[in-house]
Amino acid sequence: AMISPASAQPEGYNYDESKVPDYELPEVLKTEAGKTVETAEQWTNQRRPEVLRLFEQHVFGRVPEKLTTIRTRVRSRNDDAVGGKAIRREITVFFTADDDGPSMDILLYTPKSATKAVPCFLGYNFHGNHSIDPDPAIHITESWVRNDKDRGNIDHKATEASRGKSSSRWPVEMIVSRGYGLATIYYGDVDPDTDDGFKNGIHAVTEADRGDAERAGDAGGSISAWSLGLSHALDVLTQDSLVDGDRVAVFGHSRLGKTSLWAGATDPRFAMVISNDSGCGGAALARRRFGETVKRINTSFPHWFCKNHRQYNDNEDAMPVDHHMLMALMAPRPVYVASAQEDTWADPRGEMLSLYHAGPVYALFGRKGLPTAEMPDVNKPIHTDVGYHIRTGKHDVTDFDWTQYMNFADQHLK
Ligand code: GTR
Repeated sequence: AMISPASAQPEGYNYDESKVPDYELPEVLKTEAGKTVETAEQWTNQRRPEVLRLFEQHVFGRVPEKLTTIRTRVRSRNDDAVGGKAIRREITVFFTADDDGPSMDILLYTPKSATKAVPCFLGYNFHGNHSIDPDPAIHITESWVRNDKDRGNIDHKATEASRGKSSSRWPVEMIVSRGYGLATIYYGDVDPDTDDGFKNGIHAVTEADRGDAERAGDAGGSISAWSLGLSHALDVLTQDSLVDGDRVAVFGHSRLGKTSLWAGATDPRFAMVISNDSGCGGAALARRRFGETVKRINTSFPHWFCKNHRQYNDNEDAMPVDHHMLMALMAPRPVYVASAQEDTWADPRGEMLSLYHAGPVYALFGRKGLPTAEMPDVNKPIHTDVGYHIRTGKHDVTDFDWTQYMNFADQHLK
């Protein structure tokens, strides 16, 4: 079997803490004009917009304007799903007036026992909504998928063989039993994850200047397109009577954790933000150059970030930001960062440190960040006004991770 590059340790990269270079982080509380931010108001009105713009210009690119042509239609509904515990709906969100044009399907579970609108987790899945649960009534995605023999994905089409194959990452019953809704979307509905010149998915609607060569240096890459999809999904959830739109936590794993962070930064309506093993380009500090690097990620995935980000290949110290400033964009909202011990490619310590170094911004709001810059013991979560854990095991999403997210959400969303 092919070893996933995400769980392996590709050669030629550093996995030795003693070889992390010396680095100096940009000061999160120093404005471009050199003034020190001393109050929450100064952060909100002056520094936060600067930091957001720096991430647009140098890292992810801009998120396209919200579409005005959105329509929804309930595609299926079962009031007796998950052994009678949940209402399950599939809601198609059309990006244009054309039913055959680009669209995304939200698979939404809400607890049947709920007496009022529930807090809800929203996150993309990697392999289609039908992959998160074996329920044969869930439509198999019609969008482009990566070819994969084990999943029966042939000619970029998903098949019956992939039903439920990712269910270990989506403990639907546990989530609804604890009183939460769960909304998930196949990320390939919004933008197929391949370097294809931004022609399809939501880009077919948002792009005027198609093609890598003609694009502006700060035109958003796929992570920005996926973020736009999440904002539109939040609009839909906000209008839904069974979900409380003011209590939606955006969640994502790995590249989709990078995406949940960028969605949380660009759309302050998300009440909580969760990064599961997001690594390079997500929670991890770029300057540490531990595991995956800026150059490597821009080379393997040229479509994820904006073109300007490539200026920092082998040149991390020149970045006007580092990823502690991305975490700071969530403040004062609760943010959770999770790492896995064997996931050295994602730099667990770098993920923890970026959260730690966002602490001064939380402090402006009277909130507590991480108490120390030391790694906690494995499987011993730290929950203040932010959350962090490193669990045993590999690059993945497990019941342990979800249990911590719900414990944390119980404190902040209920
Ligand atoms: C890897 C990539 C990581 C991470 C991962 C994933 O190949 O190097 O940054 O995004 O994919 O999304 O599983």
